Amino acid sequence: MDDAFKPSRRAFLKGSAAVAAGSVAGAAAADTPDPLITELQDWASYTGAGVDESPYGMPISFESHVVRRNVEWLTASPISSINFTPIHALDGTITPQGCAFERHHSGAIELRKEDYRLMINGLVDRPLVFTYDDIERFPRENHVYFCECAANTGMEWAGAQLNGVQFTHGMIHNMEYTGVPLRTLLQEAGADISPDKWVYVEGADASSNGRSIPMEKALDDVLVAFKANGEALRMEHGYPVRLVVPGWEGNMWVKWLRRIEVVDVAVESREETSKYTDVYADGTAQKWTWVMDAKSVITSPSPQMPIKHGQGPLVISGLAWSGHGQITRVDVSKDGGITWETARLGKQGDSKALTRFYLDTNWDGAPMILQARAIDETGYVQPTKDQLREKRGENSVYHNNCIQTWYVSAEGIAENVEVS
Ligand SMILES: Nc1nc2c(c(=O)[nH]1)N[C@H]1C(S)=C(S)[C@@H](COP(=O)(O)O)O[C@H]1N2
Ligand SMILES: [Mo]
Repeated sequence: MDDAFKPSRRAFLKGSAAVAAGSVAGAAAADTPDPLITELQDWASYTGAGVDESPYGMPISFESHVVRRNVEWLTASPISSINFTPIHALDGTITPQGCAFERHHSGAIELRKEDYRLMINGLVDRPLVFTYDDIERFPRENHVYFCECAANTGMEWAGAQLNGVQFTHGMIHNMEYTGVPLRTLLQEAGADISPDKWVYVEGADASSNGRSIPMEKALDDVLVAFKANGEALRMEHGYPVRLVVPGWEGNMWVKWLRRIEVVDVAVESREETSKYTDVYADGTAQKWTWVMDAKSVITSPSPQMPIKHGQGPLVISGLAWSGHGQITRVDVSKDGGITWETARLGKQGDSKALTRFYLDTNWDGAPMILQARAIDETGYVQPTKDQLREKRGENSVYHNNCIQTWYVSAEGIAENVEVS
């Protein structure tokens, strides 16, 4: 076995030396003696870890800073709180469950599949109770969707507040879900699916987090999901079953889903009245804001991701998403929104899912005022902070999808700032 690997290791070392010599500005020339290249290293002198030393893997210890983090002062207790996805350090679009933000109103509960029941009642011909196994017997689908808490960026209304994209924009994750369309379960129960009806959904936790969903959405793309990124939901994300409500505010994505009631009118629960309601500049409140409007943010450089390599080639990277569908374009500005360049999308964006963008640029070492703005398939353009504040004032919390600004100094340090 060992012998078989030796030739390929040598081949790899030759290959990487060639790259260093050829393409990357600032990389050491191949003729500079580098002990990492010229000397035998420990990791090639001894055998490594055995295959079953860690049967379920954690990230390598060198990446142990890439974790969810809290903002201590934000909530009184971790039981009803939120933590933040380390989006500054991730790339691509999929959020591993192990570092995806969590938001609980009464703590995360441990619910065994054997103890799981899902009831459908109300305006149905056949009230039904499903076990977990029952749900797995319906035809299932796979879809990638973002889940964004309506409060994401909610601390930034009155001014630049938190110095890290993890904290300003990290109440979001993006996973591939496996689940049964809610429509299938409604049909099974013989639900009254007339367009004026509503579906009230609630969880098995103490908060229950009940929300009303209009029938049109319930029949459209809502999923009763039991897997994320290929594996069971983690406890914190609603094991064994959660609701996925594509493009709509995270609060409606009921975890530990236990009941679906078909009703005549919206229930107007706590979660959809005193909470998750938008306040306007004149103090009036907007009833129902479900869709998460188009938004984008540069994840690197950003306050937690300074530029360390000095001037020359620089990859500016970020995320864009829209609850209305696909992201069609992302623009990046280096001068605080005066001029814009169109970024390259990592791949054609999925509908209601995160889209990765890149601007491959050459940094001259001068300070930059970085911004990104997203445009979605409806033609909607992400607004500036001032445009949003005109309508919403400064005392709002939810649905802040404004353009974010980072000031990047000549030293490559990035800071959360505002421009007007
Ligand atoms: N049952 C239940 N569902 C819930 C919540 C909750 O506290 N209990 N929190 C909601 C809120 S406010 C958000 S933003 C999302 C967060 O999902 P996550 O914890 O998987 O990130 O779950 C929603 N679903
Ligand atoms: Mo939320």
